[in-house]
Amino acid sequence: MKRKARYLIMELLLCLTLVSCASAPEKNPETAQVVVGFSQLGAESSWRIANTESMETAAKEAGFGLMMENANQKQEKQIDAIRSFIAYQVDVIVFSPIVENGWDNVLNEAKKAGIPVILMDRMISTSDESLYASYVGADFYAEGRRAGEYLIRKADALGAEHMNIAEISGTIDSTPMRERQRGFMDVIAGDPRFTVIDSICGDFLRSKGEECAVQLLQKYGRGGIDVIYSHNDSMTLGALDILEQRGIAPGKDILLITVDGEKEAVDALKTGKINCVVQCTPKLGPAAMALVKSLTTGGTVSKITHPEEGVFCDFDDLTDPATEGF
Ligand code: GYE
Repeated sequence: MKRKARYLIMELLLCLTLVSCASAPEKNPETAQVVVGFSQLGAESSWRIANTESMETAAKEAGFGLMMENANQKQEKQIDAIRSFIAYQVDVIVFSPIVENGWDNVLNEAKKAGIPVILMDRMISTSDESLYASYVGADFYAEGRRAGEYLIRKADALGAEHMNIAEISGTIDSTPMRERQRGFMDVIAGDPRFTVIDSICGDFLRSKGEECAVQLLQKYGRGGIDVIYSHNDSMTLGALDILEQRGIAPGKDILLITVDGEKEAVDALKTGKINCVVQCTPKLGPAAMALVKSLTTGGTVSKITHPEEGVFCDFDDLTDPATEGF
């Protein structure tokens, strides 16, 4: 009886193995369509949604198959997605790492499987640069510097003697959070007119931008904050709503400096409710797919590609048709 049960279990296991093998999608070397595994980190902002669209459109235009997984802000889900791409033997893995640390193991697995990896949008922190073939994304440090340079110009124009700055940061340990902060602080450091009174995390989410503004106003009062520097438009727009609800004029009573350049933020700049929008383009799809093409046709790729970016601010002629959000 016991023996029979053991046979049954073995048979069952064998069946399961066969079924799972049979259901794994097979790649056909004859049709040879390049398949890209793309792990997107979430859908937290308009920037992210525009970025996903850009990747989908560019893959279609290039004639590549795109397997996309959205990780809903969870690093473990991104790691799972990358593992599934390895199991499927995609040609190239593209991913936007939610945070910088914790990728070495899974990227070593990709390396062993001979699958090149492109980092799109955000960077990783690793001592082994061979774990990725290329990075395409913004120079976030330069963006932070642009935000700081704007503030100095504005303080000069206003003849301000002193300004209290509150920072609303993006996701802790993400590249845009780290570098937008570093660039900004480097520029204003040493200028005695500026005091950074606080830095709180809003995770790049509009809802958290609202919460951060509530907390900041509770802590410092409306007269205690002169400038809010926020790491993305979604959080800025959330904070802006709170200021208006409290009868505080955004852009005047409290200056707003933001990063991204989505339409709603650029429109708020045009109506004087935001003072400065540092641009960060989400349209990285074409550059990412060009890298995929090189990597799959034996070409060489550069290790880092930064798109061209600038600033829109209240010193500019905002009627210029080039002043447009995405
Ligand atoms: O600024 C923000 C998004 O990584 C550049 O992520 C991206 C940032 C962008 O959530 O809106």
